[in-house]
Amino acid sequence: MTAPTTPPSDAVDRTAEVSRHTAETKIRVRVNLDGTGQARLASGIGFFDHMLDQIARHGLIDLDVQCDGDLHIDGHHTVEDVGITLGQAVARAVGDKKGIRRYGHAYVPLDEALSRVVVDFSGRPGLHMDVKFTSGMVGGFDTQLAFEFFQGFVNHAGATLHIDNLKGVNAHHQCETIFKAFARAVRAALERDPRSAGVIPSTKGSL
Ligand SMILES: [Mn+2]
Repeated sequence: MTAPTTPPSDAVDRTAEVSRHTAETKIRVRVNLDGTGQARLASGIGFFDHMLDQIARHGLIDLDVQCDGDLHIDGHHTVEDVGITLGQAVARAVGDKKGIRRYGHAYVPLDEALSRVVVDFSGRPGLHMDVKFTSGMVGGFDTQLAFEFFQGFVNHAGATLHIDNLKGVNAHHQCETIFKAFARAVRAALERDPRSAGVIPSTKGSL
């Protein structure tokens, strides 16, 4: 028997780098889906970096996000475009989706706040977000932009995402539980299932 020269697609490195330049933002994102949660973040919005850090830490994704955006206008383009670029990077890193679990969900509390996130890497973009933030701004972050971030992500990662904030008084807590639950759900969905090595988790045969 000769050793196989190419590893099966569910054993390869799941890393990607995507650069995206427009008149509004210049972004570079690097991801390693099988990382340890190390993050290097410079979006220009402190609270947004804090949220991206949750994705890295709780998703066990190594994440490098560098963004030079038009913050003299507001944070909209920066947050939306980081979501788009992260979605593109995740899609590229996950490849043909062989051997992944596909679905993931998580409930995450933080003191009085509680959120639930359910994700399906279905190949079909969809965002269903039921969140009523108790404040418009958290630090320099407009809470309306959480929706824009996740919309950008699902459109380019090809994922269906249901986000519900079930309880919460403090908007920092509400937002943090959403990003932590997102990270945990994504981790569960993208982890390799040893019982499904080499298998695309769909009766259709593709995702
Ligand atoms: Mn916090």
